[in-house]
Amino acid sequence: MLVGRGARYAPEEGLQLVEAAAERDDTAALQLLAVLSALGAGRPYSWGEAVRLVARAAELGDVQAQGQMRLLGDPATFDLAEWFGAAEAQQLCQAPRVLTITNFFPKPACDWIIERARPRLEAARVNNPTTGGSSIEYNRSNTGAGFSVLDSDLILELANARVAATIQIARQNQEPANVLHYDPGQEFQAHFDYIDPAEPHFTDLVRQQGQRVATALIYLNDDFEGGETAFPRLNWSFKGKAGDALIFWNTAVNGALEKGSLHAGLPPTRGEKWIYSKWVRDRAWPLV
Ligand SMILES: O=C(O)CCC(=O)C(=O)O
Repeated sequence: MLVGRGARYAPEEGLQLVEAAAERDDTAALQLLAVLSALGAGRPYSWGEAVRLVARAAELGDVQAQGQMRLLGDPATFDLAEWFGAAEAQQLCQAPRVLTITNFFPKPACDWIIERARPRLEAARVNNPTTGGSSIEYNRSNTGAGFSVLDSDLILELANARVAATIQIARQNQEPANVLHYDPGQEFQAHFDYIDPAEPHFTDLVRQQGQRVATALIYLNDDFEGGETAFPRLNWSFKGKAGDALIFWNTAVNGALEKGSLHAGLPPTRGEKWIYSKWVRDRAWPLV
């Protein structure tokens, strides 16, 4: 492995090897460099360059890159602002801060994310205060797929960039994305997304990794019944149309934990639910 956890190389060395592979028209290397360009990680921040690199991989016949290019359009006219076009935000609540946003992300791009996640689904895990690690627990029966930078692509990065621009917190503070999937009857029971520093195993984690201050959810489909995101303490629930977003803060501006952010992914009663979930920290999260 050239980069990432367990890599045998220092990051700069790994990056040089990826760049050399891209020079030799390795399509996976081209697409990894595209993601790094979109992030400005180890390379200058440039969406134009990112799209050009994926276009090159597409020309070389890479199916994944060709799929991305169908959504991204002509690299010569690619315009980030078009992706971040008109969206209507509504502030539902001040404490905790809760926003809903219609047309946050285009439907074809939502379908792309679903198809990327489908073959990677695994039992979803929760942070376990007893061990400090994560585990499969009775209160979460849905499945999910995680996407680190190494698994990412430009469509996922557009979603991440849009979240960052909306909440005005740097993309670097985002944990890897999770695409959540619920079959009928599956659920994520009421929980908080903040990490409670009062839990002995979490005290050090919060000190080292920072607090999870905000959560952004993008509804990827809407052809299901039930399955709302419910906030029992606010007496309120939300079910978006495909492409709509729900964003809420788990901490107040002064850092206090927002007890009103208690929320649940209710079970769909018919059809499958797919949702894109982003947890955002108060400091940079390691890239991979
Ligand atoms: O699926 C949902 O509606 C809620 C997801 C959720 O609770 C989370 O990602 O923290």
